[in-house]
Amino acid sequence: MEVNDKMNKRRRVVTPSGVSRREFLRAGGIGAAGLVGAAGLRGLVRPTAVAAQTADDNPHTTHNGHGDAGTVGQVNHDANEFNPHEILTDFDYGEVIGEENGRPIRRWKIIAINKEFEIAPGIFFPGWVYGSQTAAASVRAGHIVGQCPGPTLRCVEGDRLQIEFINASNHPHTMHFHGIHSAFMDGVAGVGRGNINPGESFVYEFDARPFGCHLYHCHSLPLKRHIHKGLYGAFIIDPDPEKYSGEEHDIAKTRNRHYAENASVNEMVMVMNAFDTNFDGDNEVYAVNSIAFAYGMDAPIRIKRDQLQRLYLVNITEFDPINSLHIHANFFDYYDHGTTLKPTLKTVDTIMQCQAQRGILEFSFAGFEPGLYMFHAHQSEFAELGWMGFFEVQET
Ligand SMILES: [Cu+2]
Repeated sequence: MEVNDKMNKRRRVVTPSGVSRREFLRAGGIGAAGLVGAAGLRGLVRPTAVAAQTADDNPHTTHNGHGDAGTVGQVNHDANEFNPHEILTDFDYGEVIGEENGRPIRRWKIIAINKEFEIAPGIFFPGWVYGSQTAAASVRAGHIVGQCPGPTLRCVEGDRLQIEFINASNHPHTMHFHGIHSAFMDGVAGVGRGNINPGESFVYEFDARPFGCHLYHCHSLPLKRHIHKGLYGAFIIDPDPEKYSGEEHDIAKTRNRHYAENASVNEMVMVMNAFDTNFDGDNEVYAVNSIAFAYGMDAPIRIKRDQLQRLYLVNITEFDPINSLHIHANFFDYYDHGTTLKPTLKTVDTIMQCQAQRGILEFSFAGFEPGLYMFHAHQSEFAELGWMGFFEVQET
């Protein structure tokens, strides 16, 4: 019933000026929230060269159409102080500050700050974000400047983790980790330590388990607002090969960065997210790693044809019940939640995730013709509103 209500609401959703959200974007009309800059959107989709020569009122050539997908203009990543290409491969291992019973004690310093950032050319989002002292993607000139999604925290099964959280924003926040730990460390408003108020800090401490592709996010109330604002990130626990035997031991080595087997794999992180830029409870911009068309034709992800690709995929999209990923012209193996060493789905080309669901994709373009291979959400609307990119497969 709730889902039906939501779908009905979406069909008739209107902006205060009485146009649908798609018309709203087409007209570049997000200005009410002060969100359109000089680029002024005629739509998030760039016409082709041919289209550019035809009448603007031809719906096939001016929008959603038969042309290159992307945005008009460029997002200023320098002004954002974070770059989705850097986030893609930036794993934050924190700092090993000691040892306890033969295992490392791994510590991070994480802050929460308010941060406005550009999510599509000329569209700025007043976000709340995490930053880490040890994440290359969120530190500039020695200062933690924050990033969206938050730093990808990575460790090994069994590590003792200490996450020092400092709330440098003006709202209460928490860090809630998906993993196994005590109620006190759960980072939920009203439970255990609960909210960390502005100016306060707290150290979350627990063991890293189970291995897998997990996530963390703020769990203050109202929850959907605190998540949607940008307080989330991937949390990866590598398996410890010494805990497994036989074939599992060998497979675990490829997922653990301490082993040479892992070094031959190209690892990437994508957090599927979306932004409600006019605060009507529906998203206007969709992305992986926050920036619409971040890995589009003008900035594809370059990968080596013969290298095994491993993609840690997390869905944190608020307001929409599911999100998905589809890879063109290829198939992949999938590990739901990343908590198994053998695939839970073999040879698929599309997977869907509800909010907070996540998993690991493994694929290769060995033997393929070099070129641009598309990937996108297979909710076509999400793809057209920013959640689309390309792998540029190269021979070497
Ligand atoms: Cu929060």
